[in-house]
Amino acid sequence: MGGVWPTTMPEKAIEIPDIIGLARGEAEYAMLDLVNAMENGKPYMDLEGFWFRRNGEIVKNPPRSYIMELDDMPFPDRTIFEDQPYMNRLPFREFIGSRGCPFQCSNCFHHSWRNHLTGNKNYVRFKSPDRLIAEIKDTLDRYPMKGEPCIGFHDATFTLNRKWTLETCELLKKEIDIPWWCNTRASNMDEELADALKAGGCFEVHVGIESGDPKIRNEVLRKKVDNEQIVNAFKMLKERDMYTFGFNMLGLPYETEEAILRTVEINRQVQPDTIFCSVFNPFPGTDLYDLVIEKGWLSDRQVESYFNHNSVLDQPSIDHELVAHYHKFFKLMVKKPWLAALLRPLDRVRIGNRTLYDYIDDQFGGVGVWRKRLSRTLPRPIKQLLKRVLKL
Ligand code: B12
Ligand code: SF4
Repeated sequence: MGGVWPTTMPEKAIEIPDIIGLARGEAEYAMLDLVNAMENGKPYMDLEGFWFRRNGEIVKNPPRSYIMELDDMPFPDRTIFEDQPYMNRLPFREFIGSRGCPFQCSNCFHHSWRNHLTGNKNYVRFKSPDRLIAEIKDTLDRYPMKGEPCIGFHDATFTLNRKWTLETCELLKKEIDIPWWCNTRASNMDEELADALKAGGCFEVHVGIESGDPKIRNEVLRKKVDNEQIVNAFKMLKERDMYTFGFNMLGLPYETEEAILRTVEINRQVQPDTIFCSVFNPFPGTDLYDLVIEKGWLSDRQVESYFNHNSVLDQPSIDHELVAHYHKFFKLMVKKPWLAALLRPLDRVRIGNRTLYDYIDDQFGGVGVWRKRLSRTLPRPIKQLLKRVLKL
């Protein structure tokens, strides 16, 4: 087992009955050592980077240091997907050009990951632009895409290192010339970077808004991004016809109704083309998780999916049902406030332990489904009239 959770919470992870060992941190070379030792019949219980269970005791080896030279590693092996036709039919391929993030956001795994491993030094590392382009070319040659292809970059902040970003954008246009998307922070965007992204073929940029309340964003989440930077970043991207994607969270620690309304407001102001909004879930190992435990705000409510409306927090500043209510209507409140005003009262009427809105939503598949159904069945002139009148 490996990944974020076993790295930051190894004591918990190793307790799972079927887990005989776990890797902490970046595991490419650790796995290589393990496989080599096993193949050659050599002992492996003391290999750096692993915890093992042995005869009822736990062997805790120290973590390995980060992989400093990402260029020295072979390209990621994607052959595992070859017998999954669904994956190969997808008209996109995804990559990562860097590892690590220099920021300390209290909800994110990076500060925790870094603290659990070998300190802060050189945590952020980049593949060289040439090397990244070579990896993309190799993947596209082996797994060509049909339809309207695009590529995506999962780097935490694609515009973190200006020199790297400018060079990579230039090469992407010159050598690949396929539309691509990336993530960034509003504080890491300016005219030069926005121009470079556009010229490099970027069609969509994902930006974290997180909360419209500057205190929650900067003091609770430690995001270090102010409202003005958010507004400017969206403006610069939209001016260049790039599609924008805004990430938001509701129900954060110290959330209030006013703070949620500020989050609605800033989204109205910047109008992301796609609004993504989730209910905050504290991940074990992060500082925010420790905070909610210390405050006694973590309830025993379970969430079945990361995408549903329920908050696991019971905190004095806001009721969890109010968080759920706003989460149901968040996008509508931003994009179609009149429709939200019409539908929100349905969520106040209770039938048994559910609200009338939930009942209708469950029975009929939700507002989105009805919009699609209507759009398919109504004659075109009526649709156009409705669009004009209702601004749908
Ligand atoms: C890409 C990505 C996704 C993609 C996955 C796409 C894909 N095709 O793979 C999508 C968008 C689907 C996704 C979804 C989600 N994600 Co995500 N995702 C990432 C992201 C950005 C990159 C992961 C990655 O590939 N890294 C590159 C590889 C090389 O690094 P790695 O994953 O850490 O793996 C290394 C080690 O961890 C270890 N290792 C990992 N697994 C294993 C297994 C074994 C056996 C061993 C030995 C070692 C090992 O070795 C690897 C090589 O060094 C990370 C953030 C990040 N930068 O890592 C978040 C991240 C992993 N995601 C996260 C979350 C929360 C989610 C969601 C729950 C979000 C949501 N609300 O729905 C869902 C859950 C989906 C699911 N079913 O699990 C969190 C996890 C937090 C936590 N504490 O666990 C992260 C860390 C983001 C964050 N900022 O907090 N995600
Ligand atoms: S900037 Fe993004 S990736 Fe970096 S620590 Fe903050 S939330 Fe995590």
